[in-house]
Amino acid sequence: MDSGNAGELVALALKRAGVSHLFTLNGGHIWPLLTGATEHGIRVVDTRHEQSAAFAAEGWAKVTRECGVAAVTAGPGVTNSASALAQAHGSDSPLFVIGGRAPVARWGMGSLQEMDHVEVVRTLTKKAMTLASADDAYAAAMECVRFALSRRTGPVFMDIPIDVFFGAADLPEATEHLTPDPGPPPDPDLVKRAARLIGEASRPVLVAGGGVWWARAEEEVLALVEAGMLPLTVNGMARGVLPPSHPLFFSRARGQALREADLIVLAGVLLDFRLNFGQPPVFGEDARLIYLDVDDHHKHRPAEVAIFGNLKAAIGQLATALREKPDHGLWVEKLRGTETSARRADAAMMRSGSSPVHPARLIAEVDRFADPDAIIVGDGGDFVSFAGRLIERQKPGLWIDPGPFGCLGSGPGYAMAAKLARPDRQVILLSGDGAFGFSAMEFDTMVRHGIPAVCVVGNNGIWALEKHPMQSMLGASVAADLGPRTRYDKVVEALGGYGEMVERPEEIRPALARAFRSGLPACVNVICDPDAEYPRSSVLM
Ligand SMILES: Cc1ncc(C[n+]2csc(CCOP(=O)(O)OP(=O)(O)O)c2C)c(N)n1
Ligand SMILES: [Mg+2]
Repeated sequence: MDSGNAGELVALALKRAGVSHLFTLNGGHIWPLLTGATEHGIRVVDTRHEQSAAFAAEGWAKVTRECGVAAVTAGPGVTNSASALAQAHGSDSPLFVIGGRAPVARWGMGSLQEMDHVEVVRTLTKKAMTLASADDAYAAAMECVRFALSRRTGPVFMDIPIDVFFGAADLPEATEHLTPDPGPPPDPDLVKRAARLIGEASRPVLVAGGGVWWARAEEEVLALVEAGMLPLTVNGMARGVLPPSHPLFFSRARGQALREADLIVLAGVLLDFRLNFGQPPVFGEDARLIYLDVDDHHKHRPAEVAIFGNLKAAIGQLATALREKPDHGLWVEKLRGTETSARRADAAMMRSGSSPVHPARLIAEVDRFADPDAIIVGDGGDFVSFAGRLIERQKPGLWIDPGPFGCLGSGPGYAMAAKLARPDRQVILLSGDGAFGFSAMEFDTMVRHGIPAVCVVGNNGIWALEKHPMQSMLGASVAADLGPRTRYDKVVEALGGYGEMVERPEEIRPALARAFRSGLPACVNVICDPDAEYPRSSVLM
């Protein structure tokens, strides 16, 4: 039997677990893994900042539902990846970050970049560990990937001391296929009770959250919606589980649906700030709740029925249990009225002909230009809020944003991963001008690796999502301005990409066409109106 060092063994395990890309930035502590990955045919994509390597791995997970993998060097490599671990934790993204580590043999003696990463990342991950020996390398790496993909999916961290990295062990034969654990099957009695409640309700609503994306339960959601005649609203990664044209899909009537519902069915949803923690005035005081999820994470309001475990099975079995389709026609009709008039009210700003450009007009132009299967990545404040409100997707997995952790600067990592995972599709990164600054050097990564994502900058010269609320709440604006008309397009051009600046709304579409035709990573830098405030009804905290 052949033998290899721990780096090679980890790479072999990753390869056999289906990992095709490793996002990284070089450092001597991880060399055996980089060479091992190359030997086993894993594509190594080296970024300009570990934050982006880890975000790219998380973005890979968000697009593909596979486990994304990043390798970062000891010390600063790991601390730089902390934001992405936290963001993955907030979004349940299956992510595996492998760190280098100072040698065990000299632990505590002050080696280069020595620190105990495990203690630092413990609260940001599902599991964090140090590899003890090369003999465990293969099984430990395989188990980390399986763990990231099991139950409530999420980030896992393992560091490997440099002397363990260079230890050798036998290369194992291929074992059985990696099978994640989706959690226990639903209790049939609970499913029956939930079905009865839906049948009895007069104004039920179903909310689908990111959990349904991770559980691959979009078909079951459709079946449940139709079997229960349940109006559906979505949040997070569930965007697109129903096409926007479906008669039971609602986005703009969500406020009314939740406020007036007598029964709220929550599938793969966290009761966090996005839903006002499940409290009034967003949820009615007397509304009854049904939870369907992998576990009770962020379920801080008592429910009539809670079914925790295998989410895909629970949603599917609930749909089947609804044998007589209830009639919620009047309720659905009422919500449709609200939905239609809310959409009509947005139409004027989407048609705005102003220069500087209204961000809603810019979003409308991008939406009209994008292919139905384009992947749209959001990174920014108000600009992304406009996009989130105005852009619908036909399928899930086509809208990628930071999720509840909300870290600016994740966009370029996400966009490069999306384009690598789906090379035949358009990938459009919608970036605020503030957001652009965090990871702008990643356009160099995309140029070097031939990853032609197109970035559209909503350049309003301010941190709008902070400046406008700060002004209205405090009557002050401190540290809320950026340079006006900064040439982000020239930055991308200087790095070897394509760039242009756009000032008038009718120039947007031709500029997008040229950016895509260039075949290069591109930046369409659109000068936007800083006074076009996002019509926000609440400050989310
Ligand atoms: C890493 C990080 N730092 C700070 C914030 C706080 N923050 C949220 S939105 C925002 C403004 C974003 O500005 P920009 O990207 O220009 O978009 P705009 O709101 O102007 O459309 C800031 C600073 C954050 N979410 N993440
Ligand atoms: Mg801005």
